[in-house]
Amino acid sequence: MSLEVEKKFVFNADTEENLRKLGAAFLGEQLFKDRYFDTEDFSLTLKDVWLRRRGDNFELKCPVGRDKQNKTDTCTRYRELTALPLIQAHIQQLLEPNGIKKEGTGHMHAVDRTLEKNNCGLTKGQAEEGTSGSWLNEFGLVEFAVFSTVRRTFTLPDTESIHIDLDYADFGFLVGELEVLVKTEEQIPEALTTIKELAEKLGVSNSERVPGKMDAYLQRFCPDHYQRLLEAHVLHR
Ligand code: V4E
Repeated sequence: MSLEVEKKFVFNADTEENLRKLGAAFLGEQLFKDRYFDTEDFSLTLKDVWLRRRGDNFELKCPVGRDKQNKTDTCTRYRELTALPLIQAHIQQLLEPNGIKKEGTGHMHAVDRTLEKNNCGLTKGQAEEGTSGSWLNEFGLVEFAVFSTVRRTFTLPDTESIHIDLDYADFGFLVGELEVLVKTEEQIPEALTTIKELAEKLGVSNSERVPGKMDAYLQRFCPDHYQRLLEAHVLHR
């Protein structure tokens, strides 16, 4: 499990050249497809919890407490779960905190069944194509977004924990990310300082709130969902 501290930024045709001038090394390019899931009434995303399948792997991003006093802070921090049994247990807790399932869903035993399947030889922590649909159905989870991204990743000398990603999403949206991974909440302030210094070096505004791919996707394709998340202060204009 890792904590992800991240700042998004707008990039342009000069950004790669500026990165090279700073001595950044190009680590490579990836193409991935993300599918996001939630209940029909947005039970996860209204809690700022994001379940996605990237390739064959499920990932759950959950918010980590932030300093509510600091209104100028534009960095996000999320805890990322990648082991499927942990993801399912967490979702079960969020969707039925008292162990009472909602009418019309059969997800009380979804976690137990996946644990059983893992014991019967499936790759632990990951779902296979044929089995993932069933646990999603049992939790009442449906796909609400799908898009592909080409990501070009850079790093700076002596800063292995920092990644700079330039993302090109297939619905015509570009966004950059400065990302630092840490292991404990105590390391977050240092990560924020690292990001602030790097943003300054790159000439990226640290005070501007830049929408991510999901903000842009929902705004364009799912306006009702987007509106609910604005009203719940999960997303911001
Ligand atoms: C946390 C979150 C979402 C999940 C996707 O997170 P994000 O980091 O934007 O995606 P991506 O593809 O860069 O993931 P990575 O490869 O780094 O793991 S979708 C919406 N959110 C919430 C959110 C928010 N409240 N504010 C901002 C600026 N971004 C995201």
